[in-house]
Amino acid sequence: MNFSLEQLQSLWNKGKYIQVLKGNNDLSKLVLKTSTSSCEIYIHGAHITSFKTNSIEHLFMSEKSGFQDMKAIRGGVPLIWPQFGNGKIQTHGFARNCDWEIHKALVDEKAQSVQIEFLLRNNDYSDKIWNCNITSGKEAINSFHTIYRVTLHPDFLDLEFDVKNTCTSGSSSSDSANILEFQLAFHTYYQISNIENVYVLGLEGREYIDKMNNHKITKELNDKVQITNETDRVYLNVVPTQSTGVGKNYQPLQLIDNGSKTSITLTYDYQSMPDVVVWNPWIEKSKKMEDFGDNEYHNMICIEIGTINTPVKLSPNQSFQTKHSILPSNKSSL
Ligand code: TA6
Repeated sequence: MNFSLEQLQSLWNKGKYIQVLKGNNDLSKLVLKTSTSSCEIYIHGAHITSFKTNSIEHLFMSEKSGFQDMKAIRGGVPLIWPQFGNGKIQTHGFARNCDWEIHKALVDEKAQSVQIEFLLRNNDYSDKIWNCNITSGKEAINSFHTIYRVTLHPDFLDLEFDVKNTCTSGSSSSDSANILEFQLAFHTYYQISNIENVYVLGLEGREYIDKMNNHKITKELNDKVQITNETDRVYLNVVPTQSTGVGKNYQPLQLIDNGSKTSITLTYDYQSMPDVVVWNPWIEKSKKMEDFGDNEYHNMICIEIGTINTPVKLSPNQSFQTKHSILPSNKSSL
């Protein structure tokens, strides 16, 4: 049974499933709750800053994170869109720096799930920084309608991302001119007991771009990927294939923490998001990050699902959908 936004107002007031609170620096945040899980999401960047099951926090948040306009929150799940890394616009794009609108809220009491849809449309801020050069060479505005749907379940979290190129083909002589081109990544910071206690499964045999070795394409020879220095890798095409054992032998992407005796399984639509980033800043980079504690690298690892190596290209009125789920401990649907 779904509640409408109006009906939710009463539930919101009672705070039974959804609360709207003032968070850090007085920024608005939503708190979603089920009987055994909770999730906190700032309107700023539609940024998830907490995901708990059975009161265990699965996401890392830097104690030095800022909560200012036009600056990304450090930790949780930063939304990297429409650009990953450096490029034509600011590093990692603008989605994590903008306030998003609340588009819809639904509670399914039977399934015990709480869902919030956030909306980002092109706006003055994005129009200033993200134009497209159509074939005639004139600058046009990339117009888009992006929905970010967060669904909290009692023991896992679903993240869905839909993008529509809302450019009307009338604004150019040919549709091919107004292509909406973007990269996307869920830049998730996982809370861990200690970096020496963890490893990542599911990457063996994959090729990765090693950003710590001149972007050299390298093959992953380890079944367990451990972090022993600054690590910044984009694993390419991490999809089930014959060589990785499709079916019963397939090793899903998992973060194993032998310190806390927990594991997290990451599932995702690998046709639309085939790339996986593994990042830890280690000692020197941590010292250079003003919104990150010098020793916080011990307690976090980023495993980021996205479409990075091959940007998505949408023609006018074309849409893109994808989904990524975070399943703590034994809740793996694979
Ligand atoms: O995803 C890894 C990465 O691209 C690293 O190179 C590092 O820059 C990290 O993202 C954090 O980027 P940020 O802009 O959030 O400081």
